Amino acid sequence: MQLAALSHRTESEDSFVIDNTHVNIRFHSAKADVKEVTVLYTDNYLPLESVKAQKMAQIGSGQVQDHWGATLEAPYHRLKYTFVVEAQDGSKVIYGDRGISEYSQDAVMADGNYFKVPYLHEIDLTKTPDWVRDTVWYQIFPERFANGDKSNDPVGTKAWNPEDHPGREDFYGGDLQGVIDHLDYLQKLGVNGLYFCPIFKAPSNHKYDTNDYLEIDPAFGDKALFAKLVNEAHSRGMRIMLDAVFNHVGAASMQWQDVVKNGAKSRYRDWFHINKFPVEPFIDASKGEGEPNYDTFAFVGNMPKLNTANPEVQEYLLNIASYWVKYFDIDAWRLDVANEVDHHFWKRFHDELVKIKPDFYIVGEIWHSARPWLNGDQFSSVMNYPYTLQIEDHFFYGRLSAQALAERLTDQTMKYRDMTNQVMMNMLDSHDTARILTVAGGNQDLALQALAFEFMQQGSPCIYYGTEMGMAGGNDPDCRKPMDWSKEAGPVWERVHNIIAFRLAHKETLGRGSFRLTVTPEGLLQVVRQGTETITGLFNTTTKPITISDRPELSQLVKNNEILPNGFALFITK
Ligand code: ARE
Ligand code: CA
Repeated sequence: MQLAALSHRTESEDSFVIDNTHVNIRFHSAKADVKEVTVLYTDNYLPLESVKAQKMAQIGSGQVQDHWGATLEAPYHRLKYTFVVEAQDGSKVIYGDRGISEYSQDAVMADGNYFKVPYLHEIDLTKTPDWVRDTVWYQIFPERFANGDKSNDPVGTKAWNPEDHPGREDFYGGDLQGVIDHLDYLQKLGVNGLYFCPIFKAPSNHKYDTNDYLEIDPAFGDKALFAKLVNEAHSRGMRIMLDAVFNHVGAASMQWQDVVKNGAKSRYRDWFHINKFPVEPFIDASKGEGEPNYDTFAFVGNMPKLNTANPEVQEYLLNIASYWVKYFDIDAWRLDVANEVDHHFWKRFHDELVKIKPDFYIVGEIWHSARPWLNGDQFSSVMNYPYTLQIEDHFFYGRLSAQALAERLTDQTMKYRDMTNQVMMNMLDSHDTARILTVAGGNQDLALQALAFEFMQQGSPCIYYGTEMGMAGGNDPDCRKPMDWSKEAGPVWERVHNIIAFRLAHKETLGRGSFRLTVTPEGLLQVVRQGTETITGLFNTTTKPITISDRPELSQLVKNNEILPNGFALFITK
């Protein structure tokens, strides 16, 4: 047995309370090495003669590990447990809190071998808002979605041309009125969560260079209009998520301008990370345009980084965060560059918001593993790029085989607790990436198959505006073309609408189950619901049509008995 590969961590994604009498446990072993894992468990104050044995299910197989899971009952709200691990080679060990022992009755009866869940506190539970499991998000880049009011168009606004290749400094006049005018359209499409890129006062077309967090940008509208938008959306059962850009401010902000003017004497000097006075303006150091003597987002001079360890900055940002919840009733914040702001601030941020709305949804923008932020005291979830970009590696780039994709996605879900996986924000593209149709090389079927696959995963799916219109677009800024309203209710619209409808029709299963990804002998990507062991989706990403008449257990699930290349069969059996 490969002993070095055996692993389990208490009070983590390997051992987490799901209610005050149940704990979910996970165990990991080298791939194909272990035959069976049994958990021995009992109450912390009962003699070990009372231990119960429960066989663990294999919940997935990753790149180099097999993953095992079990739910243990703790009637007295306390638990101790240890693992009996049996390998294919017949060897058998106890994997316990103090190490690995040869299996023996003595080892079973040694209290030191038992991992402890001292008490199952509901207040310590990693809670995630239930409504997110029923949500399909739609990401709006406000400047490019719809121009509902020409009177607020910035000087130099260009004609609304969806074929344009927008420049970094271009304006097309999109605004909040344009969103309000299309809420019925969005309702018909089926989405019930709207994620807005920043809408507060800022000079750029993307508004990530905030000038005033407490004002709506005048090119988008005003507070009264935003309040109307929220009410109109809520009345249609749609939730609202705004974009909090707290890692940095824009250079035009009052605080930074005071530092530029007064240097070391500025009352805001400690709001930032300044290495030397006077601060030297620079545009983009990564392009050799000057050398920063203060910290910024990336090397971008007009985005000075805030010092969120400064209590004044904390109060300032917490006031903004709660203001839009208290007075405009938003339901969620997406946190820009979340991984570069300190944990201390995010813990205060989390506590402040759940005091106002216990089911508030907090999504960090983190493009890498995010375990430290997802223990229930900071974020509900993250933008799940490490998961979804690997879907693209298989479906679009051919960098991963179906088997490798199934293994890697399995390992991704093992990083987080079940309740976190169920509310991850899944997107294949966004305002920061090329559009899926472009990444799929213009192959609409392939793009939609990958989208369907994403919609079958655990987590709350998000589509980027214009996907339903079959819009293409390269990396930022090309992925931010003006919306192509001429393609409404076209063939792509219909298929995206059906994928959304399918997800929402099965939200109980897809939003609350946990799934195993495997590959069938024919090479089909198969999604299976844990527990019921029912097949919930089959995806043929091979290049040949597969007639599955020789798989009778599948044929009744798939109408035409044939899954075409780039085809997919979506179905849910209870
Ligand atoms: C744009 C270009 C830059 C250019 C800059 C010049 O993209 O290449 O240097 O202009 O001004 C906003 C605008 C962008 C703008 C940027 C800077 O939307 O158009 O950039 O401001 O002015 C990393 C961060 C992640 C960040 C991305 C952009 O981790 O947080 O970079 N995303 C957020 C927002 C952006 C926003 C900002 C941050 C700034 O979503 O829209 O940009 O507030 C890999 C890495 C990731 C990296 C990712 C994307 O996966 O692992 O760390 O994300 O690529 O680049
Ligand atoms: Ca406008």
